[in-house]
Amino acid sequence: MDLHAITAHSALHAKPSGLVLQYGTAGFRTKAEHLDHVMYRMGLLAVLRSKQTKSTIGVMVTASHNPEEDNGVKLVDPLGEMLAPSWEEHATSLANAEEQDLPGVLMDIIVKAAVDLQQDAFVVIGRDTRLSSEKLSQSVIDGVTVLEGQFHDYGLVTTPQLHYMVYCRNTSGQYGEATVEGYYQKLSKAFMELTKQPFCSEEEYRSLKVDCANGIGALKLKEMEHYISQGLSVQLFNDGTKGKLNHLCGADFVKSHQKPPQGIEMKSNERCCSFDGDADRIVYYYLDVDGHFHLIDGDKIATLISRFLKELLLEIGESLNIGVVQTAYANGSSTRYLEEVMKVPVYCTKTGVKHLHHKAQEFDIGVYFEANGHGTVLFSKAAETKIRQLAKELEDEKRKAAAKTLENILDLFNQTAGDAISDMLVIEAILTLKDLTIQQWDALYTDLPNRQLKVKVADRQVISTTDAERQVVTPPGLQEAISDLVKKHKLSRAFVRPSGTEDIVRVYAEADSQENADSLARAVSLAVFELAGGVGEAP
Ligand code: 16G
Ligand code: MG
Repeated sequence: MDLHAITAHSALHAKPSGLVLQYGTAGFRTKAEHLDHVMYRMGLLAVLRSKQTKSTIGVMVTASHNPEEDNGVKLVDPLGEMLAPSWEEHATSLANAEEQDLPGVLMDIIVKAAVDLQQDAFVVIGRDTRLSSEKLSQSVIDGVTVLEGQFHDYGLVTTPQLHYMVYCRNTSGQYGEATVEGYYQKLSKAFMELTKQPFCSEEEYRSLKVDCANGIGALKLKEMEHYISQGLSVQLFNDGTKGKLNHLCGADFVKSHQKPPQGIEMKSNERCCSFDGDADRIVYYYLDVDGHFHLIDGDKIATLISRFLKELLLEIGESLNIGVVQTAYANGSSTRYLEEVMKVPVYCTKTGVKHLHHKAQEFDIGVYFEANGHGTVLFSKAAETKIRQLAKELEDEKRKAAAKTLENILDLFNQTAGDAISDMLVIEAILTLKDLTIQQWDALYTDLPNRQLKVKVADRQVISTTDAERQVVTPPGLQEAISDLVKKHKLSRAFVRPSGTEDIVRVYAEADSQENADSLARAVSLAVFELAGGVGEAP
């Protein structure tokens, strides 16, 4: 390791002194102009992680649904998963080391993590469409090469595509071929198998409007279009040719404002969906005949998928267990429907994909979705083997067909992380196979009215939580106050948590009517403001 070269190159990516950043829920994220040093250093760190795991590691340059001016970076672990928590700490200390301390911090990580410097390293890099992303990914490459790591730059890819590449490379191509072409082929093959039955061909089912948030999803969906065009025709909006990334459009905008994105033409009863800026989230929606907007969020997506999987399992008649993982943001109606009507076990974890992903790995088939549209389905290795075997060997025709459908669903889900393209194709296939309209899907259950608010406080870390963020531990008195307020309404629930991505406290409330949900959210916000050091104007 050439410490002199590392320091010399670092000077070209100098850290603004005093700047402190945290490897948060989804990596580092802030204004793009503050990130050059972080990128260089994440290049260094990816090489160390690669040496330590003797595997390919991914580095994705994106700030997802954040505004165009922001950027970010996250590392992808060997099986396409989020970076291990102990390495998040290494990432944070490396990013925050002042110039002169960089070699020391680097050595410290090498010792603590027992990195064998003689080992080869390979890093794959991807980026979203932000103007700043190209230069920032060059800084990552600079970090990789100065530590003599090998790399492949995939250029413009969605976040889930980069996760896919990492997984493919670390399983010697068993999961798929590590190219965008390979990704399209794998997904489209499974999708076309699922939807090839002649009764699936009715025109009205085959068209879908997609709001691409003016992001990378548009480019990739355009590339993929001809692979799937016989089963689905997609019409792209906010494809990046005119509008600004994530501005008044995209999954995050639609979910949080509960209204259509700008730039899409919606007619009543047409099926529409929105991706976020790096295409790892998806939500659906439609206008009814009276012009009312209906949102179908991650909870209802999870419900549609679990229902379908459960039916297939019943048909196949094999005991594979299925579990659904949600967060505290899941609408109470969805949890009730899953548990009471569908009789599937539901678990709640802390916010952030890595927590849900981890829990979902405990099941043969683990369905996880955040209400905001981020999720996928994981199949255990044992379940995968069994499903493939059943699809091949079952003699009963109905059971065999169900096993084959399940096998295709397994291949269609990106098993590494939530993926808007993969989720979209699964949903489209299920709607087609079950002959369901978007209204019928929406009618599975009715969402409880809910409200989310933000409160500014001096230090959001004074709020700590337990029970998957559903109960406040500190500051004293706050949980009691929330519990008292919740008791005043029917079907009500409320919780607060410090955001992992913004300097604010988030408040969530639901109740039997919109008015009550609003008033509960306001009252809880006021309690946070008073008991947790609110700043500025009281809510
Ligand atoms: C990040 C997370 C997302 C979570 C959100 C919560 C990943 C890849 N993304 O975007 O899952 O819902 O943060 O943000 O983990 P918050 O902490 O500001 O509420
Ligand atoms: Mg995203």
